[in-house]
Amino acid sequence: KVPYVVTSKGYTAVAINAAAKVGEWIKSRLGTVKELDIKFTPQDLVTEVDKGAEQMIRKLILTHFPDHAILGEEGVEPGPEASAQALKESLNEEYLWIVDPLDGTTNYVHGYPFYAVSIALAHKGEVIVGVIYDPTKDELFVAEKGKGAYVHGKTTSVSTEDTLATSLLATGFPADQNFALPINMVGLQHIAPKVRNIRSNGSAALHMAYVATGRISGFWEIGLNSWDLAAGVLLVKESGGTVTDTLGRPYDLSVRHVVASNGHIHDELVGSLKEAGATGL
Ligand code: 2AM
Ligand code: CA
Ligand code: CA
Ligand code: CA
Repeated sequence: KVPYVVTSKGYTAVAINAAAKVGEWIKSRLGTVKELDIKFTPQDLVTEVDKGAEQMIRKLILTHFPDHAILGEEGVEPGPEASAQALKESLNEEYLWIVDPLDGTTNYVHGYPFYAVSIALAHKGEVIVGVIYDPTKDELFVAEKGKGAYVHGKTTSVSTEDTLATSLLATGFPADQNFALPINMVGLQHIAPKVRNIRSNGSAALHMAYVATGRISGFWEIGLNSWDLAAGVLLVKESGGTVTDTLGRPYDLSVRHVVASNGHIHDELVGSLKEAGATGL
């Protein structure tokens, strides 16, 4: 084997290529879904497009980096316990790609144009590359650790609102109706009256990208997984924002209850979730 050195640019190029190619393929299959299955709960959907997209991404990554590990949503048994366990088993990998082949499956199935491919690369547990591609709008969000974040080559930065009262927030309605959804509803009820308004478009990855680009001031959700968040976390951080768990502790790959914001409203948002008893922690 010939030794070679790959810069983070090489990793980023592979992530971009995979996200863009597979994103276009996903878009080309819109409206053709034949196999609609449920996973852990009746609201937790998967299609042949999710599975096909993950296979394509795995192949594209392994062609370039055959000794890297890949943690992909569709390669893991459904449910929060199995997901947490799969992450735990992957965390000692030196290079770990964390892949959500199709974030927003429910939207995709219904033809609601808000879904994305999310690909992150972690080195020793720290995300160093994050790419999110929205095929509907042909928007490619790219972040490299320490080098900033970009959409279509333009530097992204978070918004400037510094109170909840002037903020546009987003949240999600988790598919886990036993645990995550009821907690998020409590948070929603408490926070909605305090903010300018709230959006919920059904893709955690795109909501994170929208925090990074300043289109929304912040985002929170209970019960997510590493593949929903890893790429978006780097995008938000490299755009000047803050990402923590719902108690305000620093993000790591095992965080499932997340708060991402422009930083200015972070303490107020975390404080409101605590006040509401809606942290899930
Ligand atoms: P998905 O489309 O990749 O499954 C919407 O609230 C967000 O929650 C989406 O990012 C969605 O990702 C994710 N999601 C869907 N089902 C979930 C589940 N059972 N547990 C946790 N997150 C889920
Ligand atoms: Ca899913
Ligand atoms: Ca997802
Ligand atoms: Ca998915």
